[in-house]
Amino acid sequence: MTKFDGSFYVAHYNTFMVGAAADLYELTVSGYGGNATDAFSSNSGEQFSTTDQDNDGYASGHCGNLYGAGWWYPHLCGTVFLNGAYAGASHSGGTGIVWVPITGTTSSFETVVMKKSSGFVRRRGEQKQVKAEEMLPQGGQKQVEAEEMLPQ
Ligand SMILES: [Ca+2]
Repeated sequence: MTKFDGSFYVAHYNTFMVGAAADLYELTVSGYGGNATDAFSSNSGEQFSTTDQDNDGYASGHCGNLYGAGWWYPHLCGTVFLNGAYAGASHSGGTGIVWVPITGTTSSFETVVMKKSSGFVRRRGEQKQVKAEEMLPQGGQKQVEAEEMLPQ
């Protein structure tokens, strides 16, 4: 994510999953690292809302309608909104690319990219136990267990 002044922010999440249609594309996001402040994990567990489908965590509001875009909105619509209509460096709410700890509520990022890491990815259920043999100094061996990270 890049601000209009060129400053660059990264939010990396170890877990980012979107559920099935039957679960209304429920978001699971956790395991933050980066320099953007963790704001997005508050959206974890929310279902996807659109302008005409209110599946958000805001009982008395319809965030998809208020903001004119699909997203996983928590109660009061949350502090991360990367799907807003582009409105330049400043906006008056309901638009913009917003990560409130960085942008505040009335300024926007210039660019944002959401992408899967190019490194190793472990999906739920893909962890497996592997056996390895550790060589001991006297030439003996003992069994040790380790978890192997599977490539995507
Ligand atoms: Ca609602």
